[in-house]
Amino acid sequence: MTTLTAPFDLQKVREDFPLLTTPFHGKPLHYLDSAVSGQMPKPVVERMAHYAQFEHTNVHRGVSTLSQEATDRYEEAREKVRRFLNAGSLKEIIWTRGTTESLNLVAQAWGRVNVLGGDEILLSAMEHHANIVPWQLLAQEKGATIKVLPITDQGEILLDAIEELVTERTKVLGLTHVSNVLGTVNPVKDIIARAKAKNPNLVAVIDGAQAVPHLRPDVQDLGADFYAFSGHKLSGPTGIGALYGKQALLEAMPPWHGGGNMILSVAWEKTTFIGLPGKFEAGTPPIAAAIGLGAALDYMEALGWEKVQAYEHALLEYATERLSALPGLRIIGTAPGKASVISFVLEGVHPHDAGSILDHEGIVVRAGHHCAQPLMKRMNVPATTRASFAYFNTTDDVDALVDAVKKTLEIFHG
Ligand code: 7TS
Repeated sequence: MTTLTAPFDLQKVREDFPLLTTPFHGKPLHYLDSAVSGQMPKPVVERMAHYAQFEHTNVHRGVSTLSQEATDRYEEAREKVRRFLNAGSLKEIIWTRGTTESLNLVAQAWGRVNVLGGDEILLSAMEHHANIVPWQLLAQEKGATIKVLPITDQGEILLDAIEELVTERTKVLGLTHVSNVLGTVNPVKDIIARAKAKNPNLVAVIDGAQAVPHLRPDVQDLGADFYAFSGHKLSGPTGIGALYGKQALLEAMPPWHGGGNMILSVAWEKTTFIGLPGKFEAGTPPIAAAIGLGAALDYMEALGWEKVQAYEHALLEYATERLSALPGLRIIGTAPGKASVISFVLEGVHPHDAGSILDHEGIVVRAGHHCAQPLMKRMNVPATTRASFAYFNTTDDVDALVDAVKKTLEIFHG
């Protein structure tokens, strides 16, 4: 049994997550499912509760002091997102319900105007359905074609295929920053640069859902045109996320949802819209959730992104070493420099059965296709069992996972 020393006060961090010391099926709980949804630390929950009890009203409405203060808190959270992504302007940060909504916004508001019949949309073979289906809907409507950027058996994008697949008809490059199944951290900056060298007019739409729990994306350095993420993957609440978009692109896009809050004036003859970012934010937003996401960013910043990354990397290495030593276990996704996600298959055991046995042992993992069915097909597996590690996990969690996997193999193979 090994213990790793975290570069922060791990015990204190764990106290922020009461779930981690709550028995589950009568056993200690091991939460290894942060790729599904991160747990929220107490300061995030408390910040939202404080808002709900003492600060709540609607935002961007009227002159009441309470409303102005709620608006200030809500807009401060937007500024925290801007800083996190290193966007150049607050106008470039649109609140959404999450990654899925952000990507649909781009496909609909940008895509419907800019993608025409015969155009091409290039997506990597490791995309989540959230960065596939919105493009398929658009392609069907417009008569555009989807092309697929291939990956190796280890789970890395075949960079040499970029020049071959990008043509003068390519309008969109859709790419996940980190794969939710393989853990691969894609060289997004390089890929965008290579794709744009071939066709400078394409837009790069980056799915950051699985990157934001582990690293701080710099949208300007990456050269992303759009960058989408969800609050709940990075220790924030569900129901909130953001879309970064380059200002010039967002300015040129028509609104997507219509309603209150996004208009300058409404008449039967003609309606005019406010500028960015409000143009894309119709209706009452999830105010408490936005403030909670801001608190989550504060929490991560206080821990230190580099420290989080270093500790998660050490946990990943330890888990990879221990799991790889088990006969009958095969890891799916072995790219160097992975994020702390391990998908695996067990010989002769369906991942759903493995997931159920692990669940009874108090190990929370996800088993299934992880909303990446084309990737499952590419890797030649029906599904995988996936363990994902966060900064609050310990080697004890890894050891418990390994013991439970051993038990599963024994049940099936004696
Ligand atoms: N993109 C990636 C890469 C994801 O992993 C997910 C969620 C999404 C998009 C969608 O995010 P949402 O917040 O809009 O739902 N992924 C997972 C997962 O891997 N297991 O559960 C949800």
